[in-house]
Amino acid sequence: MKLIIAIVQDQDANRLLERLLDNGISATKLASTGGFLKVGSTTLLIGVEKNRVEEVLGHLRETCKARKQLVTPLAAVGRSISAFMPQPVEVKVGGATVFILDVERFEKI
Ligand code: 2BA
Repeated sequence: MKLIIAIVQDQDANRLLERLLDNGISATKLASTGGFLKVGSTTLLIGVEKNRVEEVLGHLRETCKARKQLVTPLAAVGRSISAFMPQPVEVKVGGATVFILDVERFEKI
């Protein structure tokens, strides 16, 4: 068995969950926050048999879209005014960040 940990954007999460459930794939949804942008995201824990991993990746690819976000870096302190003017930087987020782990043992009690 494998545990797929998928960090996705909130906008894509419900559609992805519905799709997984329609295909008989269980998932747990956790609220998360990206360390860089400090923006809310959704982390899904998806436990599946090894032979269904590619199928799950297919659902992720078809559901999760990459989006661009503008980030304004924090202004420096203690320099001249011109050095304070923060320039927004474009960052591409997603579609999904995925970790696939081996599950040593799985029990439902
Ligand atoms: P965040 O950490 O908020 O990162 C959002 C996006 O900002 C990233 O998109 C990436 O394009 C950019 N970014 C992240 N760190 C950066 C840095 N030090 N300098 C410049 N740009 C940076 P994604 O790569 O698609 O990542 C989306 C979210 O997935 C991340 O949100 C984070 O929550 C998670 N993630 C990505 N890589 C991870 C990893 N190695 N371990 C754990 N979580 C990860």
